[in-house]
Amino acid sequence: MRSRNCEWHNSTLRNLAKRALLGLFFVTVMGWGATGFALGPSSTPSIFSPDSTPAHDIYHLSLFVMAVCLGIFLVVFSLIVYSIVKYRRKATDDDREPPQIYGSNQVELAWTVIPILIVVVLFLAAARVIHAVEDAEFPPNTIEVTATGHQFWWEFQYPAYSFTTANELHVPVSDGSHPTPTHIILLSADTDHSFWVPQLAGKIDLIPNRRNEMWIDPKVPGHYVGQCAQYCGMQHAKMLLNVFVDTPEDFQKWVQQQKEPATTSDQVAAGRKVFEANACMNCHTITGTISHGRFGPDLTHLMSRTTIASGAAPNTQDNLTLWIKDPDAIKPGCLMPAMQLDEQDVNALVAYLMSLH
Ligand code: HEC
Ligand SMILES: [Cu+2]
Repeated sequence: MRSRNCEWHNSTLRNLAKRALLGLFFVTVMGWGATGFALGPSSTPSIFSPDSTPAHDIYHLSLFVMAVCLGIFLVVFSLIVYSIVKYRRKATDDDREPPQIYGSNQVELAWTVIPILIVVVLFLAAARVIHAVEDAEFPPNTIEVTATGHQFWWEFQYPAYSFTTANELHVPVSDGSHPTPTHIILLSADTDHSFWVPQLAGKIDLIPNRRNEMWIDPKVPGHYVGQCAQYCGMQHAKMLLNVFVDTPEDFQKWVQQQKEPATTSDQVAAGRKVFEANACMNCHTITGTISHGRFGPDLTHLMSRTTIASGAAPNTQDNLTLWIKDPDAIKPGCLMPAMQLDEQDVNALVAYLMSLH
């Protein structure tokens, strides 16, 4: 009976040890893989290739925390392996119980004090980063953006320039000689969302009736991707974040374009009429027209965006047509209704939308 028990015990321990080794192997490989990503914008959002000060600080903190955890793991794991090997049952053992020892002041003090010290060190390291990120001072040329989370898209307002856009955030690059950080105020129109572009900053929630803030100062121009990181409803997973970090000249060009009212042309007057005669105008704004809805994305410069529906599909004629006929075909459960328009109206509408550069 007893030796059976021991065999069982031995094989379970062996299994556990195997699993722990496998686990360690995967964590190490993943760590290497992740740090191996090239620096600069990448299509794989990863905290291991930071490109902006807050993301850098968080990255270094996470390396430190991982190193401390790895140290703890190695010490504990070595002691376990040592005990398993040294004190395993030997053929020469008699069947008597080993001496039973209760309590040891030294050992108990050690395993209380050492973890407390480790926690204090981790706390101080984290507090330093929180202070550095949250209490940062901004230069006067800081770009101000208000980001509002909606089910299931992002609204971006640039109060200094008085325009609103959606889903694709443009910010200037902030290099060492001309720091131009972007300060983002985070609001929500409905439920909780979370703004997360891993290469640029930590995750901050957008909460109804609350004003949160964050900032980024991307060092390399390019396209950064992120994602709503707080379950906000059915289409939460299709609430992508596209951040375009522009050179100062490109950013100014983009701002000038966004400040313009929508272009009008007689060629697309039919489509505009359909837009204004239907509920489209109650949900969408097109500046310079009678459409002032705020429930859906601002469409004034729709064609300046590369995607529609918060990254759910590329912004093409086919996708716009499909979107108007049946938004659910692209984004099931989204809050834009299928308007049941006839073919002719849909085509006219798409022509109008495609003139909104
Ligand atoms: C009940 C309000 C409502 C009505 C009516 C409505 N929309 Fe929308 N629309 C939305 C919402 C909400 C979204 C965002 C959906 C998402 O991404 O989850 C949207 C998204 C869009 C988009 C994609 C914009 C982008 O940048 O992602 C286009 C284009 C669009 N609507 C056009 C129209 C047209 C044309 C009509 C009229 C036929 C219309 N909408 C009617 C609410 C509405
Ligand atoms: Cu969300």
